[in-house]
Amino acid sequence: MNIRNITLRHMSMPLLKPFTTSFGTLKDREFIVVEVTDAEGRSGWGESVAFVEPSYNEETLKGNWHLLEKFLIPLLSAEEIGHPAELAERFSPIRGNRMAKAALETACWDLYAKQQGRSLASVIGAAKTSIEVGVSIGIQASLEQLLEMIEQRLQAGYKRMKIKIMPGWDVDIVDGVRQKYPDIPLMVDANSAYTLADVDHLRRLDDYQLMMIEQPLAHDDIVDHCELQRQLHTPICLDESIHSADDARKAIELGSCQIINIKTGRVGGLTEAIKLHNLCMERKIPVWCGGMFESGIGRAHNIALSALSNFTLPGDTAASSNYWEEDIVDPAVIVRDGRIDVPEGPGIGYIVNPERLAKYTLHCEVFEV
Ligand code: OSB
Ligand code: MG
Repeated sequence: MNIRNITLRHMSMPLLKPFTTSFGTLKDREFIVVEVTDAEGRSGWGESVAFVEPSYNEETLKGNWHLLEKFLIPLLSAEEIGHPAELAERFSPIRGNRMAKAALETACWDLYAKQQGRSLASVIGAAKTSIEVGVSIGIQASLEQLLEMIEQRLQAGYKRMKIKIMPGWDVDIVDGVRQKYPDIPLMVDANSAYTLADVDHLRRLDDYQLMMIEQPLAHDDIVDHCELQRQLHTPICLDESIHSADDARKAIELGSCQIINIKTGRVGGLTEAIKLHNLCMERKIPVWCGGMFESGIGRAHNIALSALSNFTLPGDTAASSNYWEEDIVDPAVIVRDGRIDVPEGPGIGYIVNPERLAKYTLHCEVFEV
């Protein structure tokens, strides 16, 4: 691929509105942008979705920077690569740290697609021309505020609403939402806020025709989820617990979930995300693409991935305007009638805007390959 240098940028972009989950409130999204440049001066772009704090998983922004600088960039530099699918194997001596791997791997996929003069979606064999999207809504100060947020997002055309839940903000809130909106496609995400001791309480959610409950139990569990799924009618969807296609196989064989949320960062890159998608298709497990408050770069990767055929449920890939005053790509990602068009231009199909990229960069370093 003739990669000549790799630029890491530590970014900070203010969210339009703070977002609260069972693990905390986020105001500014800090993340790493990875740019890989080839001998002809073409650039591929990727993004690390690790947060500053190890709250969603054990990875952190600074940890990812360290992994990229000291281990992953040197592994990529050690020997020429012909295709981005080689990187999963190349990075395999490094345990875990999947978000760091994905940041560099996805940048190489974008560059590869550009070198081929093709869209990223077409290079990964994703044929949909548009994708259906939903939106994730954080924990609010009151039910009234939540209903207001839902109304705005329904007006904006989103195909399904996902509301974050936690103990003290769950069954009564869902009840309130269902009273106003008896029929909207609705799901909940607990981000691991419950234990098996809450089974009786969680069973009350079965009365509300939820599409699924996402990650109710511990981030590192698939055994208790199996027990919970036996006692719940609502399908369980796993997010945090699934790091690979192999994890998915085990969870499916146990009966720990009926649906899987795929995040490229969580599973270590596009190659693993595609493998997971294919495994779920064989096992008749529907999947959808999760979100991590990505900038337009990570969002564009999510759009290409979601164009694969077993992404049959709307994802969390909302429009740029759901998160940002201004995005760092042109055009911004837009949602029309609850859908995003899959771009046909080379690579991720969105252009990184140099002025806005610089405006939100806190620190930048270039590494020669
Ligand atoms: O659990 O899906 C999650 C955001 C950050 C970390 C974890 C999650 C989320 C979301 C929002 O639900 C997804 C988005 O809108 O990008
Ligand atoms: Mg989730």
